[in-house]
Amino acid sequence: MLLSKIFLPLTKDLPADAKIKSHQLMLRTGMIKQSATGIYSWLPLGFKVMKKIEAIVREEQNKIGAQEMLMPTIQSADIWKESGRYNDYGEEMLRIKDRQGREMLYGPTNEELITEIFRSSIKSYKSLPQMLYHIQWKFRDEIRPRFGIMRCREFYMKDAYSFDIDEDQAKQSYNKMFYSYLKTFSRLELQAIPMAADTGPIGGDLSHEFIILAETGESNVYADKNIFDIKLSNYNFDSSSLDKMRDDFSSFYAVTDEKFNKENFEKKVKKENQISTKGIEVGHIFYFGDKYSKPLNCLVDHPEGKKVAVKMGSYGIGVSRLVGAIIEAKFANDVMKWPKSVSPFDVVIIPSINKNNTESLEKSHKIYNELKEEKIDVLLDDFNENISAKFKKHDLIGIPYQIIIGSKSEKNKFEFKEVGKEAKMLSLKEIKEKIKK
Ligand code: 5CA
Repeated sequence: MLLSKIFLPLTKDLPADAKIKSHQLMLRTGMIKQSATGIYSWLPLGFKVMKKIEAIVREEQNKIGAQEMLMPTIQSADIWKESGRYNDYGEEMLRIKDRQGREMLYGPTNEELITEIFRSSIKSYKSLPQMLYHIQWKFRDEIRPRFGIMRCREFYMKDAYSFDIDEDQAKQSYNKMFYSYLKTFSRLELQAIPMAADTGPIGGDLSHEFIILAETGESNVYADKNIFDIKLSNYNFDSSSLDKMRDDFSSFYAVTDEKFNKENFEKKVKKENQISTKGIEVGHIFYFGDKYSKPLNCLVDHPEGKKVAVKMGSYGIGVSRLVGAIIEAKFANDVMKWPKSVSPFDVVIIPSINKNNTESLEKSHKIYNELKEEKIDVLLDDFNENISAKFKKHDLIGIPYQIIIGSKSEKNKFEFKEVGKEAKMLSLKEIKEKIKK
């Protein structure tokens, strides 16, 4: 695309509440626009990044056999009354009445709705296990929405739900999801550490938050730094390998605030290995057995003849929060560099343009067309603007590769720069190879 044609409202004016890097950068580069407190519109640049994250999340869910579906944002209060959570959820739930006076709500999560769907169709252990997920907007009327899309009221979440006949099988589903989460975050170039966590309003007794370390994170975390050295490539989808993975992670201390115990931390972790810092929760998984299936009467035939409540878990990823989390992790010294996997464009061409010299722009258009033919998603900065102002702007937009067309360009060689590295003179063929690698 041509930069002059994109809807990209760059701005220098920041509201006083934009205190963290990701919030500031997203506003400055026109990725989002606030429409009400804690509610944002996603403008083309931000939307494109979020959709790429969503695609990776989807691919990794599909790989472990989770099946995609779509539940509505608006739910009936009835099923929440059946589970007993209608009152417990408190003021965080946005309650609505329809024109017939029926009580409805904007879903903050979907345990009840999925259980209701499941109980009406699955009756036998023979159809288990099952894993279902959707990627849908959620609403939570947070007391203190802040940090832009990091803690907002309306946000985009992937939520998955597993159904198994017994606890052993359910733990295997939990382990699969655990592994899938680590793979998902590593494709986003994030090192997310699973930390034993509190279950809060979702419930159950087993839960992990996936946390990336960041000064601006809202969660306090305590860990043994050796947990960062566990290599995901050592494991595969076999259930014995997944058990080993869980054991290996559990062998190191890694907990969130609510699970923290100073005495245990100091006893189990050598002083030099102790990490006590802040982090961003990008995912959260729960095993809660029959907490919902029992009150909602979601029963299946057991091989031994009796009817049992299915054993369930739920698994969330903050898809919209991840956009901000990646910025927090990758924006350094006023320069953003998106991971290739989610960058809004593969490469940007930055010509040095002035009134007397249209040659650079013509050359740029030629390269632009050639790259497009190769299905490379390329942005051309065709503004007639000072080159250093252009560089500053692209420091924020964060496309990882730049082709700079100016005095240094030769006939067949162009200045090619990977953000954060030295520029090189390369042929167009070499440039294409680098981008596609
Ligand atoms: N039902 C479970 C799992 S599907 C659930 O709702 N878990 S959760 O409450 O932990 O949310 C899942 C993920 O959504 C979190 O890990 C976080 O990344 C994201 N999230 C939660 N609240 C917000 C919020 N207010 N703003 C942005 N993202 C949020």
